[in-house]
Amino acid sequence: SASWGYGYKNGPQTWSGACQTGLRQTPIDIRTMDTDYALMDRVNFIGYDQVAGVTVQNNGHTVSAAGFAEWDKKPYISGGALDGKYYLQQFHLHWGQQDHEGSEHKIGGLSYPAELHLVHQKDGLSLGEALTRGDGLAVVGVFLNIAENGEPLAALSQKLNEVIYSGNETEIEKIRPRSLLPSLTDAFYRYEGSLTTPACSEAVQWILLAEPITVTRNQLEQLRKIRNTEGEEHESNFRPTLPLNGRRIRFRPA
Ligand code: BO1
Ligand code: ZN
Repeated sequence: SASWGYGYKNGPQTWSGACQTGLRQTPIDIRTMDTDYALMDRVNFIGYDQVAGVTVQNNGHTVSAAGFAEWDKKPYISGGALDGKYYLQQFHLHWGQQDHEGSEHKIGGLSYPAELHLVHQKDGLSLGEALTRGDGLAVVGVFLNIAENGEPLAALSQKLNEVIYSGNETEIEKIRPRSLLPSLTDAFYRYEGSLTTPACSEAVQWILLAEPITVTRNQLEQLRKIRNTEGEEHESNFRPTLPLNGRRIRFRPA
């Protein structure tokens, strides 16, 4: 197929390389029997209370917001059993066509309607270097639940109508990364995985927050209007879950 996507002809079953052969692929279903309680330090979200601008882009696969590397104080995470600092590069979303699907990870076999990914790159590495080591990236995953409170995605959703088509770009003048996080970030799952899109590089330390944030039904319906590379509406852009292959998931309770 010309370019990868989520359809029958170019979807996850056709993605090549590590996407097919890798043994530490993402996403996964988080099951109790595969999970160990672990003594891990909290994740520190440093510089997440700043307010500044980002560029929002429809890249044909998702809507992503980038530009944090140009901020006065670059937002980063540390702790959470990570080695060193990981700088925020971008965030993006995965969603589905129906409420019972859309998240990439599942918890006990159950999906959320959407999932937010905050992508961080290890201090001192180029992107190329980061993608070729097992701990080059740290992605914080946050589940989205439908509710009345639209604050977490408010800044982004006000711009979604400007990036309906693949290739569209716009600016968010003011966004506070902290607003994308739940009030409680103490409880999380932690495991070693991959990018969820081609080339599915096995370079990601995953941190999956246990507490979801909220999205209104209107905001979710806006997301569902985002068009993909093929110009199709109502795209789903979540990858199905993959086998653990012996991996264990660490859980830090609040
Ligand atoms: S995800 O969080 O596993 N869904 C994911 C998937 C793909 C990327 C990041 C996260 N891609 C890479 C791009 C790079 C970019 C980097 C960091 O993200 O290939 O071009 O610089 O933003
Ligand atoms: Zn993602």
